[in-house]
Amino acid sequence: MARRPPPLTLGTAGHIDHGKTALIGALTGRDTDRLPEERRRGISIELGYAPLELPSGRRLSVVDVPGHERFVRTMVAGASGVDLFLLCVAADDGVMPQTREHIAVLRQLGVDEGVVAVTKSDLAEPELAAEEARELAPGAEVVAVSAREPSGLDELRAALERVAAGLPGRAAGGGPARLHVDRSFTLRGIGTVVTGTLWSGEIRGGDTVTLLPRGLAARVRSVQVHDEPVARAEAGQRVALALTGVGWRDVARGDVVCADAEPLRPTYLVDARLELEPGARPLRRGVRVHVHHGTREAPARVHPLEDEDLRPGSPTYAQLRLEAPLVPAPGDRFVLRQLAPPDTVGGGAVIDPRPRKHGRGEETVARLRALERGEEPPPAAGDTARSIAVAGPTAPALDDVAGPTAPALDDAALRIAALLRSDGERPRADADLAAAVGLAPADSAERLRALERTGQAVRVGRGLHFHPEPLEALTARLLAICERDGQATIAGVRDELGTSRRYAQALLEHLDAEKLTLRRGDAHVLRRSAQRGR
Ligand SMILES: Nc1nc2c(ncn2[C@@H]2O[C@H](COP(=O)(O)OP(=O)(O)OP(=O)(O)O)[C@@H](O)[C@H]2O)c(=O)[nH]1
Ligand SMILES: [Mg+2]
Repeated sequence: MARRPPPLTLGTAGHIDHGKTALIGALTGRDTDRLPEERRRGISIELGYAPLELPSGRRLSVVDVPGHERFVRTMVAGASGVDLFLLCVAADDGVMPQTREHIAVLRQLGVDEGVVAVTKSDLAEPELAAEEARELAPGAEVVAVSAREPSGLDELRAALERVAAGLPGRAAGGGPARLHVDRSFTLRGIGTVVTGTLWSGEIRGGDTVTLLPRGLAARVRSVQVHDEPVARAEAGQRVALALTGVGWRDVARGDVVCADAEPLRPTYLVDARLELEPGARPLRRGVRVHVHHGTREAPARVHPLEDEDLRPGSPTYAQLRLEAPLVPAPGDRFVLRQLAPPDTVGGGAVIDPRPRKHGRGEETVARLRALERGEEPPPAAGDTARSIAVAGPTAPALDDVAGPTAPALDDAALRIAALLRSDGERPRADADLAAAVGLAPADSAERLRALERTGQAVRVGRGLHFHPEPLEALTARLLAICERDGQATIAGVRDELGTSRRYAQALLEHLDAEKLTLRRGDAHVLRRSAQRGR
């Protein structure tokens, strides 16, 4: 009997408006732009999902990512866990900034295989764009398509089938179950549902799992793959889990569902091999960056272990000192983005997810080299003092971790961040946050300030904070309203977003403060500098 091919997830990539969503629609029959705002504006804001059937009958899971420059972090979350890419380059536009940035993200995540679709080839000759794409993704097959006509779709399916046939998939890797959550919501009659790509292992109904970094316990009530119930989900599949024992607001994008007996732990320190993208500016010791791992991100300081700084073209070992926990395993890939401007500058692979805090030294480098080769490393000096941060019943070991300038976040802060994230576009007031986590207002305010410094909360007016992700999406929607109508008013925004006057006012004032809009009487109008790139 022929062996069933391993499950694979395909991720789209490419500049805004280059026809990713239209192409996935033409291939699968599904419109992955579900939000009303996405449909109205004709751009993707959130990740979209669809199953794609190939000529052999094999099914791939598709993650459709947004191309907008403001949503690269969403793209990175979508791209992590992907096995092959479908890079879309529009025939009439060619390679553009996010074409390059998405390819850099994929390269850093180790997603080297895929197909290039030259889209909209009904509008322009595809040759020039194809030529540019070949330089960017050498080795990938290039297929000219049009979602409008449609044309080239069979050739594209065949090319994807060829790439898929050569990939081993994640199921071969074994290991305990690990799922990086990209969505959490509640369904009537079912309760809390989380979705994500299963990176390793398998999950069955009835399993008990731990949600990291907070260490919450839950039980898997049922498992679905592509909207169909299954007894067991395996690595490489996109999975939806119905969970009991946790509310949907307790879980959010960035959390990790792990098998109960799982040795994974949240950590504030990672020893890694880093590599900068060609053309990136060198990173000085101690510089702050954003580390994107799985669907999670954390600010960190980079401490190169071999040289004073990190330069393109010379990969080096480094210690990442994180300001919020990540949940990595050895060998995991991650992406580094600069804080401002928020560009993708490099990435790397985790070598030791739980090192002690250390500086440079030949001994350290020898140890990492051995670990990377899979050899037993020589014991590190002072190894008894490994600073391991554990969430859950035990408080994180926060001393000696991130240094005085980089506040490590305690469990209360993480709970606040999770609440903000799950509250989404209508976060509860600061006072209610304090009450929800059982802290005095002053203590809660201190946690909020730490979250602001680590990029996990944004103050949007008196007594109100947002998680940056929903805030980014809201900002894009508000700017679109300003663009369409020439201005936005509190009442208009309240009605259009279906929100309250208080949120509408806070958001508009935030746009003014961010220098994206200007107040003119009751109206807020776009500043000229914000009109670029929508
Ligand atoms: N003529 C023509 N237009 C197309 C084709 N594919 C997409 N479009 C149009 O191009 C616009 C953008 O298409 P989308 O599929 O939303 O682009 P996208 O890459 O998903 O955009 P983002 O997700 O926002 O990055 C829409 O107006 C589509 O109708 C095509 O093959 N031919
Ligand atoms: Mg799209």
